[in-house]
Amino acid sequence: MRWLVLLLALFGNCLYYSNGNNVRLPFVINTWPFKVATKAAWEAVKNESSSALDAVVAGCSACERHQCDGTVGYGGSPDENGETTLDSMVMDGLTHDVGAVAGLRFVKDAAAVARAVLKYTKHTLLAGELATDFAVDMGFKRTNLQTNVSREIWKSWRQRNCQPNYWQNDVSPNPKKTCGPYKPYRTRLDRERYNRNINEDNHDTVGILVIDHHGNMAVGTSTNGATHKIPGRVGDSPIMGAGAYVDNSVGGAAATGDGDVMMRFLPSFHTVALMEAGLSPTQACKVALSKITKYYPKFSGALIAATVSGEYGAACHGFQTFPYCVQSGAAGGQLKVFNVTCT
Ligand code: SD4
Repeated sequence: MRWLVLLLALFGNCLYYSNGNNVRLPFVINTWPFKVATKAAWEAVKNESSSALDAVVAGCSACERHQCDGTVGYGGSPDENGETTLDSMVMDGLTHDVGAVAGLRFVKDAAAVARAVLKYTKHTLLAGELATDFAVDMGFKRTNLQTNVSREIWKSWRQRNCQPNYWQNDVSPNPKKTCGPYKPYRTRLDRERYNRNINEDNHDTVGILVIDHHGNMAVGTSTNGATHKIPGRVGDSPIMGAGAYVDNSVGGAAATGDGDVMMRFLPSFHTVALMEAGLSPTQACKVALSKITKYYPKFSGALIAATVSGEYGAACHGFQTFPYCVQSGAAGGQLKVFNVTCT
C-alpha cells in the first residue's frame, strides 16, 4: 500500500496531464512563426483552471496587440478606403459553441469580441458596423484602427494606380490600370481565379488550436484579412469549417492563405472529417488541400491540424515553406517552430 501511495505521488502528475495516449498536456499549435501567440496561449492553458477556449482567446489577442507581422490586429491590410477591418472566430470543442465577428470596424480586440458573441448571445456570427455596436455595448473601446504604417501602405497603393487589386476584368474603368470606382462592364478577358497578392510575404491570420489539461479542445483565428481588399470583403477566418474547426472527440484544424478560394471548400472541417476517417493530421491536411488545388492549382494556403491525443501536422500549397509553432507538455513545455515544404 505504501508503495502504491509513493508511486501515485511520483507519477500522479504525469497521469493527470496525460489524456490517455501518453501525450502530456496541455498542447498548443498555431500558424506561422507567431511565437507571441503560442506563448500567450501556453501561459493561459498552463493554469489548470483555464480552459482551452481561454487559451485560444489569449493567443489570438496577443497577436492582435502585437500586430503579428502587421497582418493580425489593427493597423494592417488596409482596404481600398485605407481602413483596417478584422475577422475572428473562436470555437469551443467541449460544447461546439462558436462566436465570430466579420468585417469588425473600429475595435481592436476581435478575438475577445468573438468570444463575447459566443458567451453573451445565441448567435454565431456578427458582422460590420453593427458588430462594432455590439462590441461597444459589451464594453470594448471604439477606436481608429488606422496607423501611420497602414496609411503609408494605402497611399503608396493609390500612387501605383491601385495595383494590385481584387477586381475581375469585367468592370470599367480597367482595374488593371486605374483606380475605381468601378462599374460592371463585360469584356472577353480571362478571369483570374486566385488571389495573386496573397503570398508568404503578405500572410495573415493566426489560427490556434489548444488542448487543455482536461483533454478539451478549442480553436480560433484572427486576421485583418487581405491587403487592398474591396471594402466589405470577409475572408475564411470567421467562417466555421473554413478558417477553423474542432470536434472534441476527433481533433481540430485551422487554415491560412487565400481565404476567398479556401472558404469554398471548408478545408478545416474537411481536415477534421478526414482525421475522423483515420488519416493522420498531415495526411488529412494534404488531402484537404488537394481538393482545392484540383480547381485552383495556383492558390496559396496552408492548414495545421491536431488530434485530440496531441498528434499534429501541417501541409501547404503555393508558398515555398510554411512555418508553424507547437508548445506542449510532451516536449516539456518547449516552444518549437516547424517548417513544412509546400507543394
Ligand atoms: C483571409 N485567410 O482573410 C486570410 C488571410 C490569410 O495568409 O491567412 N493569408 O483570406
